[in-house]
Parts: sequence; C-alpha cells; structure tokens
Amino acid sequence: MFTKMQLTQYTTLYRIGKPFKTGAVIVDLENKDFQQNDTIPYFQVEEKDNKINFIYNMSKEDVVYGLGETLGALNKRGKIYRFYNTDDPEHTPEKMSLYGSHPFMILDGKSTFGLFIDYPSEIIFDIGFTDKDILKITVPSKDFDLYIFDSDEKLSIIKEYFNLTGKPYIPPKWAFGFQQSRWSYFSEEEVRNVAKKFRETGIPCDVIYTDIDYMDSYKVFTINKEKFPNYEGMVKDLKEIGIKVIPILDPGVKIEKGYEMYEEGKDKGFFCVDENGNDFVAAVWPGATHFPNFLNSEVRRWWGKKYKLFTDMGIKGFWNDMNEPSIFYTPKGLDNLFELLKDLEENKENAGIEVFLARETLLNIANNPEDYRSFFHKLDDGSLINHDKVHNLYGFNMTKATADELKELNPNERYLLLSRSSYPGLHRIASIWMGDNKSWWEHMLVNIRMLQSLNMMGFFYTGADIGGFGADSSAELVIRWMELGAFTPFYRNHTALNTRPQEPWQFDEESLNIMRDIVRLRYAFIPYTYSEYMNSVKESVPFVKPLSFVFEGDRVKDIEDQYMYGDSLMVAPVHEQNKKGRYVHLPDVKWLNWTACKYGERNMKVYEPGDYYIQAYLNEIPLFIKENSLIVLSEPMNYVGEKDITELTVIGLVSDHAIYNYYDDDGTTYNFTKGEFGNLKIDITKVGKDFKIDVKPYDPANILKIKKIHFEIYDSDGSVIKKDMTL
Ligand code: MIG
Repeated sequence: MFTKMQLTQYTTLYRIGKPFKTGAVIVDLENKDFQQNDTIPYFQVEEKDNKINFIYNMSKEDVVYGLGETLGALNKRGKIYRFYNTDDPEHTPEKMSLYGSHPFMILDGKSTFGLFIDYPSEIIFDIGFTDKDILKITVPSKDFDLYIFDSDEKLSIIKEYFNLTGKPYIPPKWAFGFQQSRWSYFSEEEVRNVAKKFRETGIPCDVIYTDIDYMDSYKVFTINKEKFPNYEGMVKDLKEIGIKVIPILDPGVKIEKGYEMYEEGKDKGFFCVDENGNDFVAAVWPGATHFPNFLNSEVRRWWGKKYKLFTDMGIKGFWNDMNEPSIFYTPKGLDNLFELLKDLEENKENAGIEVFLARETLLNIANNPEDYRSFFHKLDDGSLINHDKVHNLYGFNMTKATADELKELNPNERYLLLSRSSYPGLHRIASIWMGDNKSWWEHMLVNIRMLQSLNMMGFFYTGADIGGFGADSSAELVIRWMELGAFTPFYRNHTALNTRPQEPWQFDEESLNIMRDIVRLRYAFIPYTYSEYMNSVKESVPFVKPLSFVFEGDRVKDIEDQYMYGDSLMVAPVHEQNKKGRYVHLPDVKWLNWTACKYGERNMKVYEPGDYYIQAYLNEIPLFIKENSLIVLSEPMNYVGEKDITELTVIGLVSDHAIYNYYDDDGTTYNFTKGEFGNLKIDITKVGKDFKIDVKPYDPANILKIKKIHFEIYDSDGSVIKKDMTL
C-alpha cells in the first residue's frame, strides 16, 4: 500500500497515493525513487471505510509527547486529539481541536520513535482513550506522507524533525520584551495613554497591539479615521519612547461596493468559490465576507503587498487572526436557523425539544463542517480543490503571504509575526500564540504544558494571553501569570472585549509594584533568554524542554509543571490560587534556588536532588539554576535596546566546572548568518575554595559593548564568591 524512501539514517518516508504538497517539508522529494514496501515499522496498518488506521500497542511505561497546540496533559496518553483547525474560545478539557494542527509525536518507553503525518485535513490521534493501551491514528485519506523517526533519543528525533521541516523562526530581539494588548483599545488616544502609562509607572514595555476596532467597519487594510485620526503619527510617536505598534489582520474581506480589497479580489478572481463558481460568502466581523484564496501564489502576492499600508508607517510586526478560517455563519446556515425558529414560533404554546434544537443549531452555526466542505480553492496549476481537503493550510498560507512580502520588502530585517492558525512549516516563518484561553487558574497549567509541546514542534517563540483572554481576572491571577509569562518567549498580556481591564496598573498599588518588579526581572533576563534562544535555534534543540528531556528516570516523566528555560534555568511557576509556595522536584543534580522577586535581590539557596516545598509569596517566582551551569543578567531597561548592555552579571552554582556561551547580535537583521555576532565563552573552574574565571570574546563585528562582568559564583555549601572582571 505504501512506498518508502529512506531520507537519513533515522528518518524514513512512507507514502501512499499522491499527497498534496503542503509546504511543511523543506527536503526535496521530487523525482526521488521510492521503493516497494510492505510494512510500516511499529504499527499495524488497517484499511477500513476509506480510512487508514495505524495501531500500536502501548506498554505501561510508554509516554507520548508532542502534538503541539493541544489540551490535556504533557504526556498525551488518555485523550483523543482531532487535527482540524478550529476557532474554539472554550478551551475546556474535553475539547479535541484548537487553532493549529501539529501531527508530530514521540513515543518514548519500551520502544522509542517519532512520527509525523503530513496531511492537511482531519487526522485523529486516539492515544489510549478508547482503549487505554492502544494508540490509534486515523487518517481518512489515501493520499498522504508518513514519516517515522527511528531513534532512541527524543532530542535527536526532534533534530530530525527540524531537518525535515526547517529551523524555528527568529523574531527581532525586541519581541522578547513585554507586550500589552486588549480587545480593544478603541482610539488613538487610548493607545497613546496606555503607552504613556507604562513609561509613567516605570513598567518596561516594547509593544502595544491594536485589535480589530482600529479598522473601519472591520475592513481589513483600512483604518477608522474617526477613532484613529493619525495612526501613522501614533506609530511614530510611540516609537520615540521605544514602543512598537502591531495591528491585527483578519482574512475575511467585507463585501462592499467600492472597497478596494473587495473590488480587486472580485475582479481578479482571488476569492474562494462555491460549487457554482461564485465567490463564497461567509460572515465574520464585518458581516458577509469573501475569503481570499491563499493557496494560490498570485493571491498571496496580492495580499502581501497590502501590508505596505503599515510597513510604510514603519510597522514591523503583524498579528494574523481568524485564519482557521473562522466562520460565524454562512447564509445557508442562517436560513436553517430561521426555519427552525419559524417552527418554534408556530408551536410556541407547546415548545419543548424545539427550543433545545434551536439553541443547538444556533451554537453550531459557527465553524460548521458542512460550510468547510462547500468552498473551493483554485491552485497554481488551475485545478480546483475542495477546502475541506486542505483545511489546515489556510492560516499557514495567509501567514506565508505576509512573511514572503515582508522578506521581499526588507530582506535583511526581522519581523514579529503571529498567526493564530498553523500547520508544520509555519514555525519557519512566524509563530503562534495559544489563542482564546480564559482567566482561569487551570489555564495557567494548560499554558505551561502547551509551551513545552509547542517547543517540540519548533514553535519556540510562543506564549499564552497573560491573565487570560475570556472572563474577568483577579489581581492575584494576573500577578501569578505575569510571573509565568516572564519565563515564556512571547510575553503578552491580552484580554477580551468587556472583560475586566488587566493592565498592570488596573488593580491596587501593591499589585502594580509587584508587576513592575516582575517585568523588570524579565528584562534583566533578556541577555540570557536571547542567548539561549539563538543557541537553541542553531543547535536544533527546543528552547523550552520538559525535565524528562534532560534527566532520566520515571520520576521526572511525571513532572509537567516545571520546565527547562534554556539550558541552565528551571522554572517552577506557582499556578494555583492562594498558594504561598509549591512542591518542586529537583532531579539528579544540585540546584541553586532563587525565589526571585526583584532583579537586585538575591536569596539564593543550594538544594540537593529531591522533592521540596518551596515557599513563594505572591511577589515571588521559584527559579532554579542547574549545577555547573550559568545564567547571565543585565540591568533592566524600559525597552529592549534602550541602552547598550555594558555590564553583565553571571550567576551559577559551580561545584566543578561550568561553561556559558553568551551570544548577542544586532537583534534586528540577519547579519548574524554572515558571522556578525558576538560571543563570550565564559569558563569557570573550581579551584579549592576559589574559582578560576576565563572569558574568551569573539566579536569581529563589534557587537558587544560589555565592559564589566560581575560574577556571583556559589559553592555547594551555599557560600558565594563575588568577583568583577573588566573587559
Ligand atoms: O473571536 O479580534 O484570538 O486574541 O482579541 C474574536 C478579537 C476575534 C480572536 C483572537 C483574540 C482577539 C479577538 N479575536
């Protein structure tokens, strides 16, 4: 049934039929020879009702990792996941689909292997839900590619996956700063005030987002001149104080005579069509819209050029939303509902189940599977394909339109680009945030787990809406979430329409002060964060890793709410209400604990491996530096790049020998690929009671401005030696 091609020592492609070219894989598979093949390793393959099932008997000790943007535990056993990109703002535990599809998993246990299915429509992973020991993957198609990664090492499986699908996206350095958003800041004045407030309160901030209400009647690529009389002036003025503005973009083009996007799209045949060849109609924010056919390269170019409206203003970041694509309703769906309601009205004296049915119909009118089957894309070769067959590629291709054009406009300039919907391959050109979570404590844990799973897919630059999107947030929840977010690459506070405001100053004075300390701590960590991020991309190792990717044994496999942030730092966020601390597992080595609140305050303590209750009051976040590794900090600033970093502080617990490879570059271009970056190889060896320090700089392009390094090196007994070094 399948043919096969061995791609590397570890990676084999198994192909059935004629798979759609999704763009996920960067390895050239054209005109290669496939061999005959009878079996798929590890799996029993079953063909049933035009579906293919892959079945694997799991052993007790098997752990399943991966699957990216999914709910549930980090170990994916015990749940069903359905990959079919869906805009669902209720992330409750039973849900099977979210905005992205990431069908890459690692099974680790009795045997260890990885698997990636490159197929852009529905795939179901039943991982021990229906039968607790059976992993069953169902693909309702006979045209797809299946990759098996045959290695015992989880990290080498991930490396193979990155070799196949490409390295993670690198944002500009300022993208590691704090970002503020809300649906919506309704006017230019409001945005300017938010910016001012950050500077007045001394809370560092790099980005403010404008959500859909900056547009004129939700028409994409327009600006509401009444509410935002001088959007460009606002962008320029905020830039003066180090704040970048990022607008949201939605794919649906409002049907309105005279509106440029509509007229052009219609004239050129750039919209998706229905079965009669008419432009397909679906309603989103502006009411009735047409969907651009992003699967066509000409349409992508057309759409991409429109970002010029913003790039001309100096905007360098974009937020592509609603690109599953989300559908509120179609005219057909609405007609069905009216039918039901008419029946209901006629029987209103005696209505029972009719009310229930009408409610269900109303609820299911959005993102209805029927609607996704009723429109088509015209591909580059002129053929038509039903949307359902390529559903999971829509957001990827919208975002590709953006990225391609940004690269064309400014080939050497990095951009911050977020998409809500995604597919493997998007991680090369942009990243995703975790969508519409809620202001629930439970969703902090979801955030922590998803962060680790997404990093395995190459979505290194990711994070959730800090404080929660839907529902009202308490000060305590926002504070705890700001602490967690300080240790996620994408750090943005965002909330929904009509929810309680949750900018750092919206609560009491004490909460404001705590949040200022947290954000300042985040900025102090940026030299470390950036350095580790860049090193991770270079080495094809996830930036955030589960403890079980670093340490052996059964115990660590159960730890899902602590994670490695870079190679040296383990983060254990407090994610429960009213807690003044938490249990922490410290595997294998000694750990230097810093339950941090303020950048300048140290309360360091050395721990032996084991399980501990670590106290962490509301203003404190438990951090742990791994034995014989180092972190680097700098003075916080109001925004990334406000000042040159002239002094670094290096902290570590060195019982023997530690090396840190500090990396920096200009933060905005790709010149680092031509060797224009700076490196400090910091080497610390314990000698008796003292430490020998050696720092080797590599800085041909004159990137590093560091004049002084402060060392705070701890010994296993908790004593510290401080030394300064002038460079
Ligand atoms: O369905 O633009 O996930 O971040 O604020 C609501 C309004 C549409 C969904 C995004 C959210 C954004 C909101 N959007």
